[in-house]
Amino acid sequence: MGLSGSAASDLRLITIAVLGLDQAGKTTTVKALEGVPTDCVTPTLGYCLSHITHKNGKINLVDLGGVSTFRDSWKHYYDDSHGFIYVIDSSEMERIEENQSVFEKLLQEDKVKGKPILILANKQDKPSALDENGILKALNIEKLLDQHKTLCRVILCTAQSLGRANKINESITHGFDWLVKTINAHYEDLRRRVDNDVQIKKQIESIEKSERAERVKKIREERANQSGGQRENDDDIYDGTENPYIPIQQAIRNAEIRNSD
Ligand SMILES: Nc1nc2c(ncn2[C@@H]2O[C@H](COP(=O)(O)OP(=O)(O)OP(=O)(O)O)[C@@H](O)[C@H]2O)c(=O)[nH]1
Ligand SMILES: [Mg+2]
Repeated sequence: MGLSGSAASDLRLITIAVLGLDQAGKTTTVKALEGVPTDCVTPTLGYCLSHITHKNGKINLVDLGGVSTFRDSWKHYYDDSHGFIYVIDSSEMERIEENQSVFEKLLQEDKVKGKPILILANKQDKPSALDENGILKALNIEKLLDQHKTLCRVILCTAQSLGRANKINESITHGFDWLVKTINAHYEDLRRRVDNDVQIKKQIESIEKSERAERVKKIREERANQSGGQRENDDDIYDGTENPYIPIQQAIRNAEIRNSD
């Protein structure tokens, strides 16, 4: 039996990745959306997954670390995402150029193009914060959006509750409502894209896993042959996995092995 009307929309699962430079206020925004205190945040190492319920819909929020060394890993989260939140510290003039180039690069990604993006111009409580026009100009947003045909909205906000315990800034709610509504309006297209991209990602991962296993097996066999069949310690075998959070000694050994290839 097919699902129709509200029953179908009740079952919709939406994934939204939260992006932006380090210190922009992504985690603070996610906490505000979760309805938990925003006054105690620490930098995000890697990513952090939250689940919230929004008007009967289930939403996964993927809060990604914004530090430059992790930004190359953002791409692993684009496939699953139906939409994005891009958070900017509107008061930080020295990082506007960096923001512009990161945002431009983001819009050029195939898995991002055409998906709705909510830009949160955060930290409006700071006197030096740019207003909407300032943000549009500084990030060259209109030109980029026109070029990449992306649905986007800029919302000025203050994610930190600043003494009004747990009270979410109304503009964040307003912006988030727009994002979810826009995703829902294009849900079938977005779902097809996400399902297709996730499927391809899984196939690629599975091929890479078999190739890695094959490489490791081959090295083990060669070592066993060289040592006359005696078992050796294989901990140093580099299997090709790009994991930024391995112990430093292991990372050094992996780099040495790669350089000696
Ligand atoms: N004044 C002010 N400070 C804020 C606001 N939102 C966040 N902050 C502060 O900005 C700092 C960084 O906030 P986070 O939410 O950790 O930033 P992030 O984007 O998640 O940073 P990474 O996890 O490092 O990528 C923290 O000290 C927050 O308290 C805001 O609206 N106003
Ligand atoms: Mg964070």
